[in-house]
Amino acid sequence: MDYKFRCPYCFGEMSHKDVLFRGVTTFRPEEFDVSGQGRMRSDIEIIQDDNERNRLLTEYDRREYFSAKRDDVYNNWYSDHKFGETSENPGSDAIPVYDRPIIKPHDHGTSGLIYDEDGFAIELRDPWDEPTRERVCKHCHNPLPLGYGKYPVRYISVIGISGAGKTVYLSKLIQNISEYTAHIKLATTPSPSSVEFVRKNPVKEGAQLPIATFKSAFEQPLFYNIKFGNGHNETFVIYDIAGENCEQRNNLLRYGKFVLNSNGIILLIDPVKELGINGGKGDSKLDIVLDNINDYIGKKGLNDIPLAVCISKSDLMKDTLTSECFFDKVRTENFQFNAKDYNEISKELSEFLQENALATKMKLNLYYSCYNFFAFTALGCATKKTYMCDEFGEEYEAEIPKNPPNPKRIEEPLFWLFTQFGYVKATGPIYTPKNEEALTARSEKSTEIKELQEQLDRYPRICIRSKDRREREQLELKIKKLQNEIAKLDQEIKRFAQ
Ligand SMILES: Nc1nc2c(ncn2[C@@H]2O[C@H](COP(=O)(O)OP(=O)(O)OP(=O)(O)O)[C@@H](O)[C@H]2O)c(=O)[nH]1
Ligand SMILES: [Mg+2]
Ligand SMILES: [Zn+2]
Repeated sequence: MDYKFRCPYCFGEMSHKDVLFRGVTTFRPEEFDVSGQGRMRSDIEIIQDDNERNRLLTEYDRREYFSAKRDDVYNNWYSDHKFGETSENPGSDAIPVYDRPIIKPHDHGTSGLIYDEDGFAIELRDPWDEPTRERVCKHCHNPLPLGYGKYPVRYISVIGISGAGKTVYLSKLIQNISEYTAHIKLATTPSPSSVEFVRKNPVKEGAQLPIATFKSAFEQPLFYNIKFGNGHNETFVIYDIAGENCEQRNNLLRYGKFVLNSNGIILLIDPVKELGINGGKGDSKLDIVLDNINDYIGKKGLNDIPLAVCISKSDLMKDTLTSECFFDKVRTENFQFNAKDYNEISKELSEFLQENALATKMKLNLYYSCYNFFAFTALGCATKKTYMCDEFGEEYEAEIPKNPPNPKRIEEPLFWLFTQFGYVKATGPIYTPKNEEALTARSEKSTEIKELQEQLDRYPRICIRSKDRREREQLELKIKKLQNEIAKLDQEIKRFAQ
């Protein structure tokens, strides 16, 4: 079987047989001379004995090929996209993982591809029989996590202005993802790079909260695998896109392709900075982000990527939000998405945003065919400023959670996306702001039809005067047009009701 997939970094296409590998065995220049004398190539070239010279030169070239060095393809991918230096974890060895030799099958003495029991290429052996399973993309040489490409892949982008809470949210979500998805009967395994993300961005009592994601840096994608009850698997890729890159058009040109290729978008809204809660000023950055994305996607008509619009830091909105559901844990029912609890939330948020962020709501409606509202807190507790010491003993100010974090409803947007992907059933129809509008439009059109019908009834069934006939025909046409529009709205209502 041929497995075909796209790279989660450059989106280049490839077959599992095209991947390259990071070699395990590496040589330093002084080891290139297999005789152990540390000679340079030019010294070996003058050896008289043909056999001896050729043997040493062949081995010299092979060892040089297997030496650690800066990989241009890999580093250029970061610099060409102005992502700065790589953000990949260099690993604990003296040689950073990305400087290890890039090797391919049947080249300089390597083995052929080695496959798993399903015929998926997983391994290569170097000439010294050392196995490597560290695959890289053939286009950009970025790492492909174990098993990536074997199962269908879905991409999710988490976006929002700087400080909206994306990194804190993702750290908490990934840390507990297996527990969350168990409630909808899905088994989830985060990849080592996701575990590394949580380690790098800890969210716990007394530990400094993540600092702003460096604006021009590219955060490594987060991966996890989902196993369904019927044995089917899927791979998820999540991108944490720094706030600055959503606010500035030029930056979005670099990050837009991650959004464009996404199967779902999670948009975070800061209630203080963007909605003016707790004396915050409320600004229009969110509208800028929405406009930029829409311009970038440049699609006429609605964008149909499911979009979860989430108010983060809901702990700061305890006095504003009235439904008790907001501060309860998500309760699933028979492993299904709890539509009853959720609809209460969605309706209240829809009304809240109607009053407090009308422009944003209008934009969402104008640009997106499938969106819904959420509110969560990743911390569930207050934070405080404190002084900490760095490795050189210097004091610096840091922000830490006051109590052990107690996240609320952070899994709900993901569960909703899962309902959109058809992974999970809902306990009933899910309320959506789109439905609300379609329903209003439908009732307006029905009233209009009634009025037109009344006018129509005033005409005799067979009109003798040609003027009457014409007017009658026009009324009939108008009614037909409205009926067609209602049929379309009904389809929409049905679609959004899921
Ligand atoms: N009260 C409260 N504060 C939060 C919560 N989540 C994040 N914060 C605060 O918001 C700050 C910024 O959060 P980050 O996750 O770093 O924000 P970001 O969206 O990743 O920002 P950039 O990396 O700059 O794009 C944190 O340092 C916390 O002080 C929450 O659930 N409740
Ligand atoms: Mg961040
Ligand atoms: Zn690639």
